[in-house]
Amino acid sequence: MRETTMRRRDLLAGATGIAAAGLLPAGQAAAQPMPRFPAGFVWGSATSSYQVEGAVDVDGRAPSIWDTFTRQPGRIADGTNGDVAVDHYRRWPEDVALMARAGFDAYRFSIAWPRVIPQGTGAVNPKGLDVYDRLVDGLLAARIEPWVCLYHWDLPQALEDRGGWHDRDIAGWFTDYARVVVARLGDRVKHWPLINEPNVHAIFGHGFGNHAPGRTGWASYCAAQHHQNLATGMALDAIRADRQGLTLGTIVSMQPVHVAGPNPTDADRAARDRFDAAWNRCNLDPMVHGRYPAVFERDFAPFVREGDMATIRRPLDFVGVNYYGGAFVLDDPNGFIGGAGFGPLPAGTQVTALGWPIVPHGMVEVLVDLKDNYGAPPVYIMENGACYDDPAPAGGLVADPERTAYFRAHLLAAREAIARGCDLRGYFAWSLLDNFEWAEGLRRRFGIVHVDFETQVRTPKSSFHFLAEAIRASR
Ligand code: GCO
Repeated sequence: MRETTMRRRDLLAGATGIAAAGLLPAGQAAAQPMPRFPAGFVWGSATSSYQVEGAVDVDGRAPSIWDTFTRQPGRIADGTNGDVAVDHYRRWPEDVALMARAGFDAYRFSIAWPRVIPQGTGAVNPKGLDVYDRLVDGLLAARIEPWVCLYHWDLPQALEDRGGWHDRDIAGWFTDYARVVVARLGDRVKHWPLINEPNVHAIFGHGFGNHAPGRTGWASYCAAQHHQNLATGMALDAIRADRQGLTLGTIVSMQPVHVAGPNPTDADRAARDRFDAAWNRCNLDPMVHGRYPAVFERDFAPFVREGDMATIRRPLDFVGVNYYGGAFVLDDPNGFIGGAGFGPLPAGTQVTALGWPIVPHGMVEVLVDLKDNYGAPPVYIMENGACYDDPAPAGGLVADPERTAYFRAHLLAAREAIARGCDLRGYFAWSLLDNFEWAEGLRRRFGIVHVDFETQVRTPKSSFHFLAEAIRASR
């Protein structure tokens, strides 16, 4: 990782901003005005409960799988955890003020299941919902629309102990929990993405094992994937039966998948298709078309019971897409994701500090894919952002020209997707705040607002000011 970072710095020496990131030819960067977006386009920022809240043992919250996982030696790169994170549980009023200052009109956050139903099923802890109740009121008072995600990976540990996402009963457990939250907040919260990135939770948490709960294996991945799909379908029906007028959807991580290198073989092309199916299609194909991708149908079969596919195939009011970059793959029998492994990046491709390739046009590709292959649903980019090793605050500002360039290039891509007929209705930046970046810990920063993890002081970065300006210019 250090090597990647150094190479990147060398490449950038002497240049600044978007031109430095190789996203626009030098000279054009400053001149390129931000485009207007259609009226009503939603501008938001996003966080998730375990990554920002802290306060893991207050007001009746029980442990989640991430509390357990972060305590296992060697799991988190820098040995940190979310015990304190950025103390959003207490400091949310200051954070809402920052959102208002940037001009965001929406905030996507998630609810911690172990606060609301600490044992996962059974007794509800009303105190666990109080903070969200106040946050929702605080947002509305600031004219910021709350978008509430019901599950962003922090499963109650008590449920993991009962089998977690391997037990098909979890579809019912999740539905009961969802109904409790909607009953409390549904009078004020209209937009509900149900589960964040079931694909990533299944791949990393239940297949590859580098995320909580650390389960491994392909069958484990398939089980977790199928039961999240089932939970989504069941909860959609239950919420709709309980309350009219809500906008319900899901969030998938999508990346365009291409064969790496100049001389692809048939095996490489087949590997690309498997990677694409595993990453991009094992949620959307069942939800929209009522079937798993043909290449994996046999792998899912042991978990699919009569009637499941009809339960899963429910109308989605929107699809949320988390977009970071593209995948360039080659055939690799040892590769976890469909027997594909990462190959060389196309010449000239820049990477972020995590080594993730920067592929703005890939955002257009995945949005066109949704238009052409999934019935053109209303779509929101619900996460987009980049990790960089930011300098310390100086004079009340953190300069992050590379992240700013990343945002600019992706907003231009979003506009292009709209011009190409995609029903893209909003854009949420990841993330409002530096936070706990899962297996990477606190050392990896994605925020548009810098957080000093010792003092909890918040300092807007230049990307925050860029987005504020882009929002103003877009209207
Ligand atoms: C995800 C999660 C976020 C991450 C972000 C950066 O997409 O993995 O939704 O919680 O922090 O994507 O990795």
